[in-house]
Amino acid sequence: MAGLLLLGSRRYSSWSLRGWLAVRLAGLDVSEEVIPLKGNGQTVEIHQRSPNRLVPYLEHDRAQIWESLAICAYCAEIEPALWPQDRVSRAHAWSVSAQMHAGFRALRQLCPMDMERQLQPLQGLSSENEEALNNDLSLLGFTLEKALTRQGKVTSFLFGEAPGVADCMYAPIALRIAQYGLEPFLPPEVVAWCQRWRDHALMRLWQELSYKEPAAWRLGYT
Ligand SMILES: N[C@@H](CCC(=O)N[C@@H](CS)C(=O)NCC(=O)O)C(=O)O
Repeated sequence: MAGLLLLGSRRYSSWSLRGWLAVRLAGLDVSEEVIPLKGNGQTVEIHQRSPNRLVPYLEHDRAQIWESLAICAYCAEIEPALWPQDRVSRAHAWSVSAQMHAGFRALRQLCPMDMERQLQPLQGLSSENEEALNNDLSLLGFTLEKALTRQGKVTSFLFGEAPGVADCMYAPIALRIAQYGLEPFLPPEVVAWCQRWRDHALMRLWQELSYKEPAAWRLGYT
């Protein structure tokens, strides 16, 4: 093995899912270690072992990489097909990926990832939170629809026929859309992408592995 990928509980760690997908799509030969999240950013073992005190964290062939987007970009150096080939599309994919890393705060905070959550629409949101969530969903639909329907045709994944960095960055969103019953707020191409991505072998593998985590790792969010 040429390195190590540190992850948080697969059940909850949406940032870990992003990094893990990129590492797997690039075929990096690394071992994986999962640290159980304690909740509320209290996972001391992560603070001790990762330079930014967060997961995912990757060590590969003498390189140390933290922040999910940086891990995705590193993986794309090893497997350039993770970005679109042409400069203009690549600029678009970079922007869409960075947008996820920096934004969609309401969607991320109001709809936390829990791999075992079955369809259960959100209830009892304050009008302020509801407005923030609607704004995020409207921007999400606009952003992903444009990424899927470039140059007059619809692609299977965000910038082509196979998943790339942008798909990795939005993967937890594809899960949340189903778990929180948010499909009616999104364009049909985006809903179809969510379904296609959730059905991908790597997403299914992450789900299976999350189900195998010890019951003691549960945080009781749902
Ligand atoms: N901006 C970071 C966010 C990573 C993050 O927030 N990770 C959480 C787990 S999903 C974490 O490590 N929390 C530390 C803790 O639980 O103490 C990234 O993109 O990698």
